[in-house]
Amino acid sequence: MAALALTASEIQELAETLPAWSLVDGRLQRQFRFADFCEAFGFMTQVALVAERLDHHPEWSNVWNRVTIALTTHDIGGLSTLDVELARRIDALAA
Ligand code: H2B
Repeated sequence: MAALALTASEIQELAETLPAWSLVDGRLQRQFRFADFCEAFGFMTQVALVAERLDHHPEWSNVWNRVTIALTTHDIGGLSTLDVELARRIDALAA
């Protein structure tokens, strides 16, 4: 899947298209909280498999039961359609 840069209006619409995500320093960010470390790490494993399939990888951190994910497209230096697709798939995993 090719990474197409989001237009300014597509970026404005993100609040509606991906309501659980926030724009932080130009990246799409969401924090997840789980019952414990095992659940958090299991979620990260599922995200890793999706990221490999898309060849699009998150910037993320984990502290015990919390996982913070930031999405951006390094190849274009900003947000792309791949960030939106990965965010959608992550939302589906967390649902
Ligand atoms: N992930 C993200 N988030 N941005 C990229 O530009 C990117 C990536 N590029 N994963 C991919 C890998 C690229 O480096 C490889 C060579 O396909």
